[in-house]
Amino acid sequence: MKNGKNDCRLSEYGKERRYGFCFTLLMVVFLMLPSSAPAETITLYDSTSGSLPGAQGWVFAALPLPNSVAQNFDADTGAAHLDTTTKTGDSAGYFSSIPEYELGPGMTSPARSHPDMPDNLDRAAGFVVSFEVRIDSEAHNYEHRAGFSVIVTSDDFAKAIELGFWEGEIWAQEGGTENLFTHAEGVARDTRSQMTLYALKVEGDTYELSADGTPILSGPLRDYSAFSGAPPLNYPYQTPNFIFLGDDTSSASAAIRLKSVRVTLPVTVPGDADGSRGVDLRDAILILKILAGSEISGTEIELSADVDGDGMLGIADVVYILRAIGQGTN
Ligand SMILES: [Ca+2]
Ligand SMILES: [Ca+2]
Ligand SMILES: [Ca+2]
Repeated sequence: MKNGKNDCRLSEYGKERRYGFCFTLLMVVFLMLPSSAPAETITLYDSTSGSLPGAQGWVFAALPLPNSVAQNFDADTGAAHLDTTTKTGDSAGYFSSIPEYELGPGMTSPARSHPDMPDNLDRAAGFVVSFEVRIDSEAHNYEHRAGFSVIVTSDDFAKAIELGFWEGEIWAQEGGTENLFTHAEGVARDTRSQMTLYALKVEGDTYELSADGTPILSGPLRDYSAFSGAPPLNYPYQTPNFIFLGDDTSSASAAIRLKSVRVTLPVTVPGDADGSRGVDLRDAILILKILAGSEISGTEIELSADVDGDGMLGIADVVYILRAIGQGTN
């Protein structure tokens, strides 16, 4: 758009006017740019290395022991293969952690945990647990159970979600007390036809499940802590920052293939006063407003606004933010 309204290039003619125009445009761009959301992804399982989850830090546990659970690495699909279909009563799966518990008289299984499992699944900041799985087959004795389930608890174990996977549906387990572990909201979905990347996003009081990038199911987080099972069975429902994938019921079974499990956490950005997970002029303006005593009711100020860590908001914090913007480090 030569010489058009959006032409910021300088010309000999009207140089000053164009400077002014371009500065205004830059300001607008700064203010309107969507804030970047830096994130850190932690790989908890990656089948491309050719090993089972148990060899990559997960705690594989099966009940009862000994059992008829089949678990092997399937070279054809390049995935971990878990099969509890031989005996529906068996349970088996991958725990991000497990407490010490009694296997039998005089036999104790020690407490173990995945060394890379983050201990800050902060639902306020939001996080995503993603996993690639394909259901080969699934069978259940009644509508409230699933042969493959995924449990995720946030930093508050009473804010959790358990999703059940059938061959033709993915659905949430109800929490609370009256209808605990009954079939809640679900979505019709062919879970067998292909390996699918599911992303389970937890934020605030809700979860949202996506399949290959498309949101398919959402609902409230649940409190499953009323479950009356004895340790270690109650452990997944009373432990914060926890993930389970597998067959956790004696009333259903499944054969599945698992390729990956990852957790993505937002990164706290120094100077991000408004919690947008990026630093821009809005953060500086917000702090300046506070310093000037302006009304900012309804706006939450993040601790990360205090860049220099002196426990107060001050000009030094604003200067840091302005420098960060100037250096393009936001
Ligand atoms: Ca089972
Ligand atoms: Ca910000
Ligand atoms: Ca400060």
